[in-house]
Amino acid sequence: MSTSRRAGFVNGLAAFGGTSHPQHPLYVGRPNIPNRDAVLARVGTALDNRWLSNDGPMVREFEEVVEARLGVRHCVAVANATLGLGIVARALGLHGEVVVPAFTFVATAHSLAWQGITPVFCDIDRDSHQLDPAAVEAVITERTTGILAAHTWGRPCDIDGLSELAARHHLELFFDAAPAYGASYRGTYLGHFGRAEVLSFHATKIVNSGEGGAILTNDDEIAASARLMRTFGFADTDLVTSIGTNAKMSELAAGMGICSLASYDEYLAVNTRNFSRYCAALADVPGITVVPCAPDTAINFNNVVIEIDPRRAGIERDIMLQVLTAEQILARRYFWPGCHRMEPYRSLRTPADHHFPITDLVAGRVLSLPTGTSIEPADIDRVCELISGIVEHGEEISARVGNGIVAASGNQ
Ligand code: T4K
Repeated sequence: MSTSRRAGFVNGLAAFGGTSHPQHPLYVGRPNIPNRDAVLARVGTALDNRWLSNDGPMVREFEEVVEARLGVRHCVAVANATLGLGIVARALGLHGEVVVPAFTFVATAHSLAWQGITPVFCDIDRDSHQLDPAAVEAVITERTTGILAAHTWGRPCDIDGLSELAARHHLELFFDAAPAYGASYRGTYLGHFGRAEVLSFHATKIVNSGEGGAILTNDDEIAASARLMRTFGFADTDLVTSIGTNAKMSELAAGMGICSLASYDEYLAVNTRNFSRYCAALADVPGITVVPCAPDTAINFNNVVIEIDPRRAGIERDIMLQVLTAEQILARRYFWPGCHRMEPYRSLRTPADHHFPITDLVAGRVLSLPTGTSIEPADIDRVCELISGIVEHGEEISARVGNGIVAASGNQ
């Protein structure tokens, strides 16, 4: 659209008192809802069974579906991915320090700290936004016992590079695969790499069970240990053989998860269509890059992430976010400000700690956009029209907003 056709664009923005609101807010992370009758039938089955938790038949069925779909030997369903990660850390006997990306959802770090393990943050690769093996090597010490890498944005990280590094330093390697159900690396589904990988089935993920997670592993001992730990360490009635917690998935969650898994292909098709539409519509917008899918990988496209180069786009990410939010386009700036700038880690840092310039740069530039089955093609067209218009009028918008909004939204 030409500048002349956009006359009045800035005044029309809700951020400046205009009335261009859509009828409904557009969310990042709106759950995909499977066939309602199927979900209600599953709830009915659980009620009829009078079996609601503790290794019920639907949890086992859920695990079997995941095992069959991904070809992995063991799926241990858990209440959420955060608990799953902590259980794997314990099953591997990790202690001391474990290396994690600074740029990830804070649960990656918390899952370790909750076990008394020190998460040692590490910078990411500039292009992929994934843990950089060279940076990992630089922070390995005699206290390091493992590497917990994340498949950020549901995109496989540098599994080969990290596996080689872990083997060379005799470190355990496992993966936070929270957003990555169905993704694959060089033709193999995630779930087969490292000692274990942990999925999330939270409401915001492509396949959801409301709350839920799963430990995937081809290792019989890790699976057996995880099964014990998720249920207080009970090996049998009245027989506790190890420390444990309560990380059980309920039957109701498993029922929802089974129905969601049955709809995966439909969700993937919608996400793929949405991603392509965003890519096409934003291709010629200066300074806006849609984070792509790397070669040799397949992903579920549940995260549509753009990177905004403020020099080329003429606008800062946080101003873009404020303007979109006013339009009820509720984009999110995951994973601002980086785990190293969140408590308790922020206060624990010393001047001698490493700095994470790439994490800081990327965390200040990325924006997650709405996708999933709640988002229509016309919604994407509207989001992209707005982004394009905001960039076109970047200088004017920035001048009108001033620095106040950016300062108010940061918490470094
Ligand atoms: N590792 C990684 C790399 C992760 O990304 C996550 C979770 C984990 C580990 C831990 O997995 P779990 O332990 O949760 O299984 C959300 C999710 O709560 C979190 O699961 C997810 N990552 C993270 C990236 O996003 P918040 O704090 O941003 O959630 P909230 O409440 O702001 O909701 C996100 C958006 O979803 C909003 O736009 C509203 C929308 N929403 C959310 C829910 C729950 C809905 O529309 N309906 C809903 O029911 O963390």
